[in-house]
Amino acid sequence: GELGELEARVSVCRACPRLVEWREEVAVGKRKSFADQPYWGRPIPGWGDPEPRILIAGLAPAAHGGNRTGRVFTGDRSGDWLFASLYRVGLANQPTSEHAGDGLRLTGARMIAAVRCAPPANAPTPAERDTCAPWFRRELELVLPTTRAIVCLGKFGYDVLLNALAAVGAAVPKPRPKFGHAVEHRIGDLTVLGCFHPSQQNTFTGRLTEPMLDAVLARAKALSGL
Ligand code: DU
Ligand code: SF4
Repeated sequence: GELGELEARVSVCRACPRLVEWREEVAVGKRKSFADQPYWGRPIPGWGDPEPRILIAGLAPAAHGGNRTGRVFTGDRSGDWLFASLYRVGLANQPTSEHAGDGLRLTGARMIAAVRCAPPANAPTPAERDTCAPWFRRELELVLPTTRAIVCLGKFGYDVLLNALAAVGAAVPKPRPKFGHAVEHRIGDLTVLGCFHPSQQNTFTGRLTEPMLDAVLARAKALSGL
């Protein structure tokens, strides 16, 4: 289908020189503990249900996480936190992820990153964010007909999402509604939810706890009728 075509096209994108260099350098150098594994080392398309009721929008793939496994939010600490929670609330079929062939599936949900290539220090530049925005917007357009709730993990993904929603004609209020943990904004038939990003910066410090993450995901599930 159209999602598959989009996936094939994005998998060879080289529009951001700095990110292309980094994603490939990391894939060749590898991390010692993953030395025996292949690295994807390319842009990461969205994955999960092609007709999702819930969309989960993150920042960008992790160098040794998504950039290795080819699936965003798997194979790194943030992903471990997120999938443990998705499993607890019934949106994933297993609580952990090891590698691309581990059978992990999302139920009624799809994940997508605001920027599709792993950036150094997990920090894309504003120019890289804007260069990747058309890929995000196109995938959003394809899944919007079934989507009822969108969970944004962190302000970066939230800002990209609101831009993309406005670009595809959704009635995004002006001024833009603010990002925060557990905020909910109704936009047409959709509810956009904010959630602190499950990065170690937030989980180690207790800024984001397991119950806080579970509550937002469970709320998205209830809102979307799952
Ligand atoms: O055979 P398949 O490509 O793994 O997908 C079968 C079916 O399940 C299709 O409607 C996509 C959906 N799905 C899903 O709900 N969650 C996933 O993580 C992967 C596929
Ligand atoms: Fe292409 Fe996006 Fe990767 Fe830039 S970040 S190279 S636009 S896929």
